[in-house]
Amino acid sequence: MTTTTETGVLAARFQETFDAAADGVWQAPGRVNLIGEHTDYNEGFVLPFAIDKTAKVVLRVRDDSRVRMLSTFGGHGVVEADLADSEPGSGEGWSRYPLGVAWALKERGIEVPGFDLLLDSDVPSGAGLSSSHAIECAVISALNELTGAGFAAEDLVLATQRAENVFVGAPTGIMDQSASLRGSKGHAVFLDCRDQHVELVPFDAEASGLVLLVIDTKVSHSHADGGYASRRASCELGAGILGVKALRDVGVERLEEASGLLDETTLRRVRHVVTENDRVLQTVEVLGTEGPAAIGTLLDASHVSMRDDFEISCPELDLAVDTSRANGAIGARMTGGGFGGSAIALTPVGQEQQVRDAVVRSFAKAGFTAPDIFTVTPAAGALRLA
Ligand code: GAF
Repeated sequence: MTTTTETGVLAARFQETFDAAADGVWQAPGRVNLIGEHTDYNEGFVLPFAIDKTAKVVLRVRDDSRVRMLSTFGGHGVVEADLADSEPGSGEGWSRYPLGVAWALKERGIEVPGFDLLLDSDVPSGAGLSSSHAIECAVISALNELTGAGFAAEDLVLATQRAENVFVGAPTGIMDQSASLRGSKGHAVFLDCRDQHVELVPFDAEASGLVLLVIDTKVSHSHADGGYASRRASCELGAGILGVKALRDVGVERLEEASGLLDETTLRRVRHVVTENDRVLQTVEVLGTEGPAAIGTLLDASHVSMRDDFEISCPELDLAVDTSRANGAIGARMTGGGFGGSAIALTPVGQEQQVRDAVVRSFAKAGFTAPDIFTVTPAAGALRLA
């Protein structure tokens, strides 16, 4: 969590670096997805939440188009760019995210001035917790306010998606930025990705004697790599053959018919999305009637579907999930886009240490890099700190 002191320290560092006072400090969180994977770009349902790990940006707008950016990590010194010639594909590493959202706002007709920016983040990068969206959402919140653009969250979600899809080159959906911008403390964000309707669903694991463990496998992934895009292409192919706008329009009752129309791989990809949408709806219902202690089997089924049908898991994620379940977690699944990143394990408080120890031991035995294991709770979405 940010404290006033940390914000003050960042503001002082900004002043020292750029020899000017900042206009303000904004923060946006990473996210964990409770359930609903690869359903967002199929216009389906997702249930992520904003986590208590955030990116913070200290920013001031300039009266020219230059951009100067420094991060508290990475040690690359001040990165310079110019918005006048910043275009898709330009920038490197984390600097693509501020440049990308500035470009996306310009594309929407906003006159975006240059800016000086100091970035700080405790969202682990490459862990599948959307560290990139945390940066983008913090910067776009700042620019939305400082330029007077005043876009609603739904528009910022779409602008951020343009930044990712076109500027950064990752063909992702709208889940991560929706959680980061629209998250709320103590709630999961039940999002209908067709119309961006949001319902905040209370998710208080602690009140049910549970903790949600995140197991960062340290296998890092990039959605600009081919695996994500190829899954997306399979979904589009399946929707086309089934004659629907998006797989959201295919219910579980059509899967038998689909088996006669689709090739074996496309059928499995489609089956994942269709059943995953159904699991999201069931999870929301069960959370409302019985609470978090009753969603374990849905989390488990989601993992099996991603492992066997969508084929986006990896040995480290499977080991984290299987070991957690064998040592007392009531449900576990990989979270995020896949091919690495993190798993989540919903675990009774009294079993937490056993799960942690067992996962660490199993990774060591398998010769995998030691995982990082921590708990998360649903936290607030993007906001201005100072
Ligand atoms: C990544 C993407 F950014 C999201 O849009 C979503 O598709 C997710 O993978 C898979 O559910 O986080």
